[in-house]
Amino acid sequence: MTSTGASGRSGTAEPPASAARPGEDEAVPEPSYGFPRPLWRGLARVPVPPPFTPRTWRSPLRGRWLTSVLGLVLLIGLPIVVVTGLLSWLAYGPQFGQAIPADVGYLRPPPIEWPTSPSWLYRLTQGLHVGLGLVLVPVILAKLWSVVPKLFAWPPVRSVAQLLERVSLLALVGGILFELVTGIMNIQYDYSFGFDFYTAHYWGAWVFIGGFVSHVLIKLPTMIRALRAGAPGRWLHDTVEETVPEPPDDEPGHSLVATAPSPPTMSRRTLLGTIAGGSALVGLLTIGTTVDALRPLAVLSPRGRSYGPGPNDFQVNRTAFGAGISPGVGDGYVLALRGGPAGEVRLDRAALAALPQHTAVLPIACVEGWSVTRAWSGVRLRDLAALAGVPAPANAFVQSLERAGPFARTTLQANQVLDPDSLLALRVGDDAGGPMAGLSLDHGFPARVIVPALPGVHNTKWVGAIDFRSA
Ligand SMILES: Nc1nc2c(c(=O)[nH]1)N[C@H]1C(S)=C(S)[C@@H](COP(=O)(O)O)O[C@H]1N2
Ligand SMILES: [Mo]
Repeated sequence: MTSTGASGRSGTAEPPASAARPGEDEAVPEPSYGFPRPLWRGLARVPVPPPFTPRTWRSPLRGRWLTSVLGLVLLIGLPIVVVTGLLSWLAYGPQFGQAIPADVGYLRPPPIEWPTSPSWLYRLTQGLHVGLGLVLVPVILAKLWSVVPKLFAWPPVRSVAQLLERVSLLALVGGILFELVTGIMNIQYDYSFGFDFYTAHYWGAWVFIGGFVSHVLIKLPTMIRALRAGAPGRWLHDTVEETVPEPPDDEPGHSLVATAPSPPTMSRRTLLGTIAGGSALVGLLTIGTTVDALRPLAVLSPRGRSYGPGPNDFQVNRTAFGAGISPGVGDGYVLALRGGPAGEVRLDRAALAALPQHTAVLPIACVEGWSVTRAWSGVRLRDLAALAGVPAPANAFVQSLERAGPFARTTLQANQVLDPDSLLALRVGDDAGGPMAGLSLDHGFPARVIVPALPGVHNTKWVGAIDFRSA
């Protein structure tokens, strides 16, 4: 038998000395304050209503381990989204002023000449940028939920260093939310934000990158410690009944762990499974925008519809009607080839069809993440360059018959003109060797550019003239 005195005390109604009085939060150890100490302490003494009181946040699942698991997923995923985004800026051809925004000063990724091989390069990088960005949305939202008590922590800061950290969080959280919202609105063709999407998305990315890098530098050790402490899967095995809060961390007043937790309604395993399920669902609804066979699944895409018979049945961003191209565009059509010493060379449709035809299976990969692979047949761009009298052009300026429109013209790099698979396509077929058909009006009849690994936007439709430029 142990001390009767102890058991007698615990049997009384008197609360233990450390418990809170009614209406008060549990006592938390007094945090340490940096310079200027009186300011932070004074702030801490200001009485604040919920949600600034720790008791507001009651989920027993919140804690460093949970936040670190979500953080680890984002630490791996978000850099891929960032790098593929910057690659997209590069793929647009900044040396020709085609990247948007055109002038980015010091925040310019290293200049590289975008390659033409592998032909699926832009399809992969941009598919990852958009697809992974979407799939990570549930994880990002869960991560924000997991740290929301910190948003309302009181006092908001305890030192100048922490003030700086919290400013970096503004860039981190503000940046990611801005990028997600503008990115998603863009792929839904919703431009109601009224500013230029590319410009805003580019600068927003750098704000996010700044916040992300500082956050990782500051929090990486904490994350590693928390993940180690939770190993091996300690918190994952718990059932709902076994689910208890993580031990309090060493950030009094800024802790993620609830001071007054509610009973658990789900285990950590269920929570993480739900988040993963949300990501999987988003992935399932997105994959159809790049995998033709799964296109019916892409119900969230504004491009899930059908666009014409046979091999011409694939996405159209700008229709012929939208571009002001009349159905009679083929009558009297002439392609002008310029830049050669003997002046302009003019080819009508019969002359184009009489030139050696070449077939290549190539994707069209739009900046908005969708892509489609087709067999294209037409005249090699390098044959046209030779015909124009410029067999080794420095670049080529392609002009559409479309009058206005931001994508009515493009400049192609030398490697993009000279690649043997770079075509002025006249016909299109499926990617499985099926019969080919003439390009439909919406896909660029009478002739369009198709170049391996080129962003979709520069595969100009309804081509009227090509200017092959010497250095
Ligand atoms: N003249 C012209 N060409 C264009 C465009 C345009 O608006 N005008 N849109 C481009 C974009 S953004 C893409 S993704 C591809 C799409 O080609 P598709 O409509 O044949 O699928 O065409 C490109 N070619
Ligand atoms: Mo596009």
